Amino acid sequence: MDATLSDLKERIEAAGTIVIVSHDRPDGDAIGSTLALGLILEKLGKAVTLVNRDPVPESLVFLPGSEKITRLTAPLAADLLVVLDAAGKDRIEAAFWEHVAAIPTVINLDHHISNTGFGDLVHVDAGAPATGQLVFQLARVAGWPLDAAIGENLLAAISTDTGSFRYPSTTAATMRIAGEILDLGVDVGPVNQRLYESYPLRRVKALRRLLQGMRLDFGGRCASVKLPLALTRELDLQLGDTEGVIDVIRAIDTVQVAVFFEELPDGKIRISSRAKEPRHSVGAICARFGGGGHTLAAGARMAGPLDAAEERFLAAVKEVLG
Ligand SMILES: [Mn+2]
Repeated sequence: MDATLSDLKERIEAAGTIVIVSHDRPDGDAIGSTLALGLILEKLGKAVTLVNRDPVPESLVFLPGSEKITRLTAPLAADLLVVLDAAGKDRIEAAFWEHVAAIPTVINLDHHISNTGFGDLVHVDAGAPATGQLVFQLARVAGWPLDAAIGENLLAAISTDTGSFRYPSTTAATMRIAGEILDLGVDVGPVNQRLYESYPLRRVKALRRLLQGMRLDFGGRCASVKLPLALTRELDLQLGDTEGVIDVIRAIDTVQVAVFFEELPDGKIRISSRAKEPRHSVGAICARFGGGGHTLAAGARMAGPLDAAEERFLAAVKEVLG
């Protein structure tokens, strides 16, 4: 059911105990929007449980409240479940859904065009560049007070999902919201330094190895890199360590589509892809392989082995590039 932000406000304010969750392998938007909404609701006096399957990535641990995010390992009763930044129920582990089966109401707040519309109150705004922006707008509509700690989380969410306010999804509203966040007392320099200039060395080592193996196809219009599980283990890579690699190869002037292939421990291949122009929709390509996301940024899971998945996906990219 389509719900307005006012509908969400009403349901949230009527609840006493609230669980907030976002997708597995969380990124800056998932963590930032979870923490921002969590801190807002704590200020309103709600009993809040913040959940993710995976630990907060190292680069995001500095965010206020990050220690509150835990994995749910047992059934939990609550009045309300809020799911953030997750395009489908399958973006969150099956065990989680079993543990929250008794929660009567589910809010689905997201910005993925591929959102499946699960939940009781659904607010999907594909025009928003980040779920963090929707959390901000919800707080404004609801009249909930914000502070600098909440603002830091919102800034991290919006900044990371817009490629530091560079992607075309960044609108005038996004910039205005960023200004309002800074007005809360958020210091943009240190936040950006923590987000973008505090990499562990292994992350740069991974970048070096991945770039060494970079492939350019279709007249230089598609750049791709692949990460075999053996390299993940050799460099002891952690979740989030390879985030941003795709932006490096996407930045090549001739490149229209960039793809990152990662071999997972279960043998599946995780694909993340980026395009520069809507006519080369990677969202449509990923949908063909059971994935989804946005027009210019999308992902999918494919069966292995790595090289076979690579060839199949790149063949689809070739079709789109024409
Ligand atoms: Mn997002």
